[in-house]
Amino acid sequence: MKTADISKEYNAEQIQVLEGLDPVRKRPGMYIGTTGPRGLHHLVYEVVDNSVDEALAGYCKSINVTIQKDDSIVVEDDGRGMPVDLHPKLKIPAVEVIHTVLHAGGKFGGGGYKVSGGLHGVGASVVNALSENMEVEIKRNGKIYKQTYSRGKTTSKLTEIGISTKTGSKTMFKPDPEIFEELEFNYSTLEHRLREMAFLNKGIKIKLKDEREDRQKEELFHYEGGIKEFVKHQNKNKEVIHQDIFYFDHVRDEYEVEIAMQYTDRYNELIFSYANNINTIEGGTHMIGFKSALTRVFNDYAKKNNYIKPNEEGLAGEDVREGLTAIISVKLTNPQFEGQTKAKLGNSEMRGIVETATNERLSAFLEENPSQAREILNKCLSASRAREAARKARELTRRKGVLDGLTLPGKLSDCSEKDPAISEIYLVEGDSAGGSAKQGRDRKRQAILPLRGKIMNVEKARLDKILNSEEIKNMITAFGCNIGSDFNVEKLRYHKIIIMTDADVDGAHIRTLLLTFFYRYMTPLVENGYVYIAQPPLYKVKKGKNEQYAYSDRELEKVYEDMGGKQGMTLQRYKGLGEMNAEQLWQTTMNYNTRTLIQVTLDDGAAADEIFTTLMGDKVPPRKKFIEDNAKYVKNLDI
Ligand code: 0RA
Repeated sequence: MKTADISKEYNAEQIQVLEGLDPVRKRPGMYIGTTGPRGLHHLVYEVVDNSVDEALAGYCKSINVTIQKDDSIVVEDDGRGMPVDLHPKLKIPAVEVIHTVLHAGGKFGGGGYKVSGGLHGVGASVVNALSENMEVEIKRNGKIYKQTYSRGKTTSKLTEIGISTKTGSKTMFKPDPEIFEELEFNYSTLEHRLREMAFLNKGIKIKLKDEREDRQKEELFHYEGGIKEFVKHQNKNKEVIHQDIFYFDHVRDEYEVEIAMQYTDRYNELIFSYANNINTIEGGTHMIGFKSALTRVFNDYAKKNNYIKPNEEGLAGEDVREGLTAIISVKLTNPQFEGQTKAKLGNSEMRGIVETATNERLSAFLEENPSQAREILNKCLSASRAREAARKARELTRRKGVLDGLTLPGKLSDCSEKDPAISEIYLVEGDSAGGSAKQGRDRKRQAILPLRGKIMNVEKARLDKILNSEEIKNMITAFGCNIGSDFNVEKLRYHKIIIMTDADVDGAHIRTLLLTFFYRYMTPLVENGYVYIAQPPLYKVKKGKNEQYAYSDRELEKVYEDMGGKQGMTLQRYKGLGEMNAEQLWQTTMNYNTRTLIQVTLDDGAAADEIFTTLMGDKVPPRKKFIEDNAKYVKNLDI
């Protein structure tokens, strides 16, 4: 019986080898999520993760990541070098198993905390399957070995190509154009993830180098302070309300808990949690443990030191988190990832472990730093008072029926369609453009809400103030899904919220203010991809009866070419939406078949917060960067 079982397993493995990695090529989405930009960048993280594992096992100090001229990637580490000895059953070198057998990665664990489940950790074989070329060079045993692969298969045997006294692994891969929609790597996307990796694994050195034409750049990410420096980085453009970042690292054989936090004068909370370097955006047991401890410790301290009288109501969770920037990073041997996106930590033991450790260390920090404790407590108490004021303000507005979506704003020209999935709302800068949009629109499916001037900067105000703003109240009622903790995306009346502002600095500012409002108070709108930016044309070129619009300078050149040179042409540069009549506005910006919309996406919460914080300064370049980083072009979107 036993023998039969073993042979079955043996056969199963052999079949996998014989079958190769075709399943990965047939259904790449199952392994890397998407074949869009996100999936493309995921390949890099898969390869880097293996080197980081080697670093966590204590054998590797530096990892170099290079984007080569042709958008191929090289990842090189100074670890032990991937094993090259023959696999006992398969009789091929272990490195070949790693690259040609699905899920072989996990079997070569050995020390450290290996990732399992979720989208991560699918390993080098998946990268091979989805690459047109892959090469591995290993320095080990005094020798240099090399093997090459293509589209999941080996294209050469493992060969000794030289000698070396060093050890390490070097992997080159070029993503397959047959699989990926786009093959260009985004430096800042890689930069964010690699920097995050360096924060999460203190001491490790990760270098990122761009060798592409006109984009040469090189950065080293190396943080001896780990996530303490992560918090410092997140808060660098904010006013902090106490000097020292609270930090502890609690290490045991089977797990590690690391927490860093510091309060700023902001009103939003920013808690990022990780398990085995994976951003657990849905939270989980570690997050719950941390939050309970936080509320408990501050209430105990407040009562003990007479900040709160015995008969007074205590601080709520949201009071002790207002303005907080915190990183929770846990590492454990057998992580369970749950939830819709497999981004929620499920290990129940983690809750108590994190809660107890935070209780102890945070209480000690407050005792040892009474003046910093005072600053934090004052902030919590003021948050508590503001919460009460906001509750009253909301009660009042609710009683007046302002926020319940029953009375739509007078300025809204609604659409007749009731199905949110095919309804859109255009938020239009200014009443005159609003008028043209109203005339030019498709009344059935397009609603128009004109916005007058600048909307309130919510980054600098609390909810009770925000609810006084007419423009904001109009949006809340038009959308129909309330705000903040009462926000309910199910009630959203339009699945496309389209920001349409002038193509000038003021327009960009209004757009930023709107995005900030959505991001801070209606986050699910952005998370679900309901927010879009309209792209009005910059130019109209006219030659005789022939009219063409251009949406960028590059396109303008093309239009000139198409029309046969600049001779006899008139060029109109649009400064504002108001310069277009209703028909033109429809044709260029609102017609489903010809318009271009930019969908605003949110891949990385830490990066997004950083950007909004920077954006609220008066600088234009970072604002431009936001659009480049967070928007992806969706052409001719039709529903
Ligand atoms: C030695 C043994 C094992 C893995 C590695 C070295 C190793 C793998 C990678 C992948 C990228 N860089 C690397 N550096 C080293 C297997 C460990 C075991 O099974 O005990």
